[in-house]
Amino acid sequence: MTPLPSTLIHRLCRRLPPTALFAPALLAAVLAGAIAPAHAAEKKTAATKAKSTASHAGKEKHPKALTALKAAKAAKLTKAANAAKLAKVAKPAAPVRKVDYEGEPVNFRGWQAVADFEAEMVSKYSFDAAALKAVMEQVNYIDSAVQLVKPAPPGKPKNWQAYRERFIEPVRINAGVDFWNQHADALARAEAQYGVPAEIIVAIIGVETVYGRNTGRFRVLDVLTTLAFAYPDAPNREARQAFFRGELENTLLLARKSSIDPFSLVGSFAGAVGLPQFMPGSILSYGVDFDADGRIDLRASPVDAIGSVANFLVQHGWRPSGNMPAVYPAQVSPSRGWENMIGQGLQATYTADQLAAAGVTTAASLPPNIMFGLIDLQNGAEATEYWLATDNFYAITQYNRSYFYAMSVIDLGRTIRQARTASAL
Ligand SMILES: [Ca+2]
Repeated sequence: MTPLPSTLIHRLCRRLPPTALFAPALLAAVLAGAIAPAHAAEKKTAATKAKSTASHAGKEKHPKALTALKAAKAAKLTKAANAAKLAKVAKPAAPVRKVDYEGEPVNFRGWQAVADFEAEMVSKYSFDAAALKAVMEQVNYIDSAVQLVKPAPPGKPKNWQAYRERFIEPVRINAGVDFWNQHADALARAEAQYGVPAEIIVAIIGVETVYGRNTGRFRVLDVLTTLAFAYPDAPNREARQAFFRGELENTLLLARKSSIDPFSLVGSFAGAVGLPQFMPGSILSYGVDFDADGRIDLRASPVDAIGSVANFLVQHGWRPSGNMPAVYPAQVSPSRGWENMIGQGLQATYTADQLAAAGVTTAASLPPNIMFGLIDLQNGAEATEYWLATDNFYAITQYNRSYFYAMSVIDLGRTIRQARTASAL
């Protein structure tokens, strides 16, 4: 078992309510690359390649916009030299059908809690008892899922720049440009219909799965049953079990609604599915058949993934009008009168005047009549960055309850847009 890396620890240390930890989207993005689980060999390979490409490109620490631009330019320059390699790694993965981890047979049906669950599915949703029994008999226990949700020990201080470098790197940037070019029509359509910029949609799918490359190889029924009934000891064990039990229920409902074998649903160790790593409940609530082929398929249809991500963000507070930025750079006064404005939930609650009165200023010209939150991005021993965040920033945090996550989406999106514009010149 590889020790959990510091990025996960950073997340665990965030000032968020305990119930926010390991929320579905958080787990999804944890899988998507914030950590490299011991089982995800392909992920490690991608990370190693990304690292080596980045160092190839002479990436150094700079203010982030500059770094991003330089990384994009350097990536472009080295692209020809690394053509074969990049073509190999940038090739979108075929829909994942293979399952790497079969798990262990466990007689879940001998467990009272599982029997109760089955009875509930029968009484609440009229599932056929015998058919459901036949399904649950095939479910396996997945120990690696249990290991991966265990609380991490206290670790290194949070470091935004270190986190950022894992996502804003040449492989992901180039793959993002390719994805954008390949799906430009669908992205433009999503932008027009939902008001979510293409760069944000492209960045989320890039951060989550590198455009379908790392979608996970666990049978969703296995991991959700395991986490619903055998969640490890943790202060929030009861709440997490209830959450995964609900997602197990959603998985069975989704499979029935879509007329698919529930075991055909394959995803992350936490049960997140497809290019955008939606939990089954999110597929049911926010999935969109954006390519109009009659079904929602977030594993095989990038166009469905694009529409679904846009819909998810709008349903979680993204403001479709005005092209409002998600963040503005901020400066804070040494008086620290602003301190209690940080960590006040994942929503924008302060006016520009209130922030100014507390010693928070910005060189940017702020749009009138909107609210902001103050966020801090800690950089280990280096100075903390402060930003004013709008509702659009907080909409991204509903995908994954982490400031680092939301900011890396914003930065990756901007970087990909710049690289794409530069490559078109
Ligand atoms: Ca579809």
